Amino acid sequence: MLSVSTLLNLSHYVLSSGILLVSSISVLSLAALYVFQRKLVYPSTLNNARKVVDTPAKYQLAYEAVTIETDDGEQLQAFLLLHERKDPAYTNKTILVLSPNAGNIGLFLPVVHHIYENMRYNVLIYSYRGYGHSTGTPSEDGLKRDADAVMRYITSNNQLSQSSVIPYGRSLGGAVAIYIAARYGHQIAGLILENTFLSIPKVVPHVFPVLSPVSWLCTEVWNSEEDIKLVSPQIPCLFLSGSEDEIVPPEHMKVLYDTVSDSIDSQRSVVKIWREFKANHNNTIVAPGYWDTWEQFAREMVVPIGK
Ligand SMILES: *[C@@H]1O[C@H](CO)[C@@H](O)[C@H](O)[C@H]1NC(C)=O
Ligand SMILES: CC(=O)N[C@H]1CO[C@H](CO)[C@@H](O)[C@@H]1O
Repeated sequence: MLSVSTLLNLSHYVLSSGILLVSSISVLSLAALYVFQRKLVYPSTLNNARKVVDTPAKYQLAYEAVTIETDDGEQLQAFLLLHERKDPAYTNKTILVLSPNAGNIGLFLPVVHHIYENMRYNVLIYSYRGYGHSTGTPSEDGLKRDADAVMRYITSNNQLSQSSVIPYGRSLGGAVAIYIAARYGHQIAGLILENTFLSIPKVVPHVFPVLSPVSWLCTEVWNSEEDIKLVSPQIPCLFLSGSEDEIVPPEHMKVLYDTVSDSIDSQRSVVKIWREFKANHNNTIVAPGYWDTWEQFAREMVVPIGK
């Protein structure tokens, strides 16, 4: 998947420029860091990502362009890809794709194509506020309101609300996925996490060692370490970890995995699953076996609701 590596190169570029930026900022002033941290955590404007957003049409996919309104008036750009319910091969499952912090949803479409076309799942993907063509500016509080609005949208959509919804989040998207799983457990049927972190303050010392003493200055926290405890044991969870992740220490994933309750279902034991790949933060998604593992989980471990 060539386009996936383009996407990965982008996130690498973003992180390296972040490191340079921070080294210069730290000698200047902490106040600047305080102000700039949102730009570092949510680099949504780099590489023209606010202007040009590819649509699924580029990949010959039929889709619906949806605008989801948040309770504070932001308009979120989303793409909805549904399969025909009467199709005998209909899976009755929907993947809710939660993007990482760099780029925009257009860059994730090769993955959407794979999930929708090859695996036959419905897909809902949206831009966080301040990303792509969504209005607003990103913040933790804002992205959580966005997630609330998206879950309301799913409830209001006849086909989506009757399907088994599986949030799938990479990196920052993993934090959003955990937020959703913790609060909307009754609306989801599985959870897929990749290279996500315990919290932003706990990643800072690793990515920017020079800033360790001031990581308490982070206003963007994303406390997944606490939120993961609220995830219902009924929800099967898949943890996809790059053992050579240079951004988020793989121990973060391990602690999340150890903390989440073991899922038990009345018919069979649907456990949390750990899979490790010899890969780094940005190329885990193209590691050998990644998509086989992913698909097997979605197919076999996520029990369709009502069945
Ligand atoms: C999908 O699952 C829901 C809940 O179990 C069920 O009500 C609905 O009929 C299913 N739809 C199809 C097309 O299988
Ligand atoms: C740090 C690192 O390994 N970055 C890699 C991210 O992925 C791209 C494409 O696979 C590589 O070119 C980078 O080296």
